[in-house]
Amino acid sequence: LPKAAPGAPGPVQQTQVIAPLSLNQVDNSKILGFGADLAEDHPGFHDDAYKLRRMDIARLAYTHQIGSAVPELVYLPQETATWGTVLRETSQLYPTHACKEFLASFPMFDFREDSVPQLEALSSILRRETGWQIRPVAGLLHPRDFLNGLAFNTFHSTQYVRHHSRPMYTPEPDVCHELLGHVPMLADPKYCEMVHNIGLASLHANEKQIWHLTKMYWYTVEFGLIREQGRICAFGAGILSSFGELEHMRSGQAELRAFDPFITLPKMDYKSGYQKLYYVLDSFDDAAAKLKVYCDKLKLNAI
Ligand code: TIH
Ligand code: FE2
Repeated sequence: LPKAAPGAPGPVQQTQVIAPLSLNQVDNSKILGFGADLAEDHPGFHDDAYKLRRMDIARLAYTHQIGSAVPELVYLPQETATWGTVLRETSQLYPTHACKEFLASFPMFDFREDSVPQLEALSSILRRETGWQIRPVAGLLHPRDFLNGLAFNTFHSTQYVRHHSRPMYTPEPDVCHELLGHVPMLADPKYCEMVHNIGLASLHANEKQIWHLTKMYWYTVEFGLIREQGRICAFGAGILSSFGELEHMRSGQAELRAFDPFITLPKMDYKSGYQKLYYVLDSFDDAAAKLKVYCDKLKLNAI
């Protein structure tokens, strides 16, 4: 074999990313962490009936076909009671702790303590308001697939209910988190634009870029705060769905920093309870514009 000339370009290091062309090419079956198997520190670890129920509900997501209605799930009385507790307690804090976009959309969904809403009914409201839709998923989805879904205006949502022993906080997504935290925000067009930008950037992103986008998503969509007339309000779904975290974010115990997509974001922490650091936006307009600059650079592979 002839020797390569010194300084000649070596083999291309980066494996080619094949972007999905439609939602059909976004896999909803790669489930990470808790969803696959409950860890020992999960509140449902010692509850076999809970684990079996979770497996039953997971099957609905695995067998769902895109384009058909999300299958209806008849919730058990204990699950409905847990949902009722989360709704009652979070609702008391929303008027003072949630951002104005959330407060404007929330009444649209008519949430009631005595019944867990069905994903399909909420998806229809979102389709009408912003063109977004909900696709069922069995647990915490692989980050690339999850972010790719956002590019197709699709939000992957779990359907099971958190363990009844800890309604105020759960370490993983559950239906209370999706419906109270994400769904009302996805009825706001400006917010959707910001989230869509993250999704579009993920389509061609390499592994390193996917991790940065995942952290960006985490510190905005999941745990973001927004400034409103001198006070900070929650728009992050992880805060809005946890009455413990709603109180925590205003307690002065956590650090607050201004959000900028170009900064190095700290590692995400799933394991140690409430966040110790939150990022604050000035407005969704401003954040969508900043994200667009970032994502355009990423598409040109300049980051
Ligand atoms: N901690 C949130 C809750 O209790 O509702 C759920 C999660 C948000 C983000 C990751 S897990
Ligand atoms: Fe979430």
